[in-house]
Amino acid sequence: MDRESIPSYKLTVIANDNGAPPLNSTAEVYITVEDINDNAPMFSHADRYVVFVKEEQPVGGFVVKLLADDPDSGDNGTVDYSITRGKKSVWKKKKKPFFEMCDELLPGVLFFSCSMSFFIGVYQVFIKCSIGDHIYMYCLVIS
Ligand SMILES: [Ca+2]
Ligand SMILES: [Ca+2]
Repeated sequence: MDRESIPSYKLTVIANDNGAPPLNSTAEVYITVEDINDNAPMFSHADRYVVFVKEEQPVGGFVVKLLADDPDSGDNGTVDYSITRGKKSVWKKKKKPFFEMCDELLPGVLFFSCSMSFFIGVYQVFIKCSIGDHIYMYCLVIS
C-alpha cells in the first residue's frame, strides 16, 4: 500500500449462511492508510537556479523563494530549508553572511542580510531542504 497513491479504501463484506433459504448480511469497511515518511522533499526548480538582482538591495531585501514538495502528510511532509554552505564569496568580512533564511517566518525565502551596494558579483549558495534534496542558487548582483 502507498498512502500517496491511494489514501483510503472502502470494502463491502458479505456474510452468507447455509440455511434454507440462505440469508446474508453486508457491512462496509473503511480503511485509512497511515502515513510513513517514505518521501524526501524535492525542489520544484532544476538543481541550479539563477536569480538576477539590482545592487541597491537593502538589508532584508528579497532574493528568491524556493519551493520544495514532500507528498507525505503532517510532520512527514514538512519541509525545512537551510543554507548549508556556499563559496567563500557568500561570506562577508567578519564572517557575516550575505544571505539568510528565516524558516519560521517565511519558509524557503532567501533574503539579503546586509546592504548589497558596492557588492556587484556572482554569489553561489547551497540550499538544502530537510534531509532531502539540495539546490545551487546563483545570485547575480548587477548594477
Ligand atoms: Ca517526507
Ligand atoms: Ca508517505
